[in-house]
Amino acid sequence: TVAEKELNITGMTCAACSTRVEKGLNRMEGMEKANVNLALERATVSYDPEKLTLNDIQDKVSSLGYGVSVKK
Ligand code: 9UX
Repeated sequence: TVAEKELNITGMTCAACSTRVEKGLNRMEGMEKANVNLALERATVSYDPEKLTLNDIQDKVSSLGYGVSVKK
């Protein structure tokens, strides 16, 4: 099974920022695909919920220095 979620990301001010977040997320074990949209300040993630939790994903974004919340 694959879970799909949208996250709000704050603090990205240039294209290198969004690339950094996107690459960081795509390197995670269990991440199927992460796309980050700089202009929308949003990430779309598809991942295996048996390998990765939403909390893990948010911690990753935080560790890269950006703000993150789950889009309601
Ligand atoms: Mo350039 Mo984005 O330093 O932080 S990567 S603004």
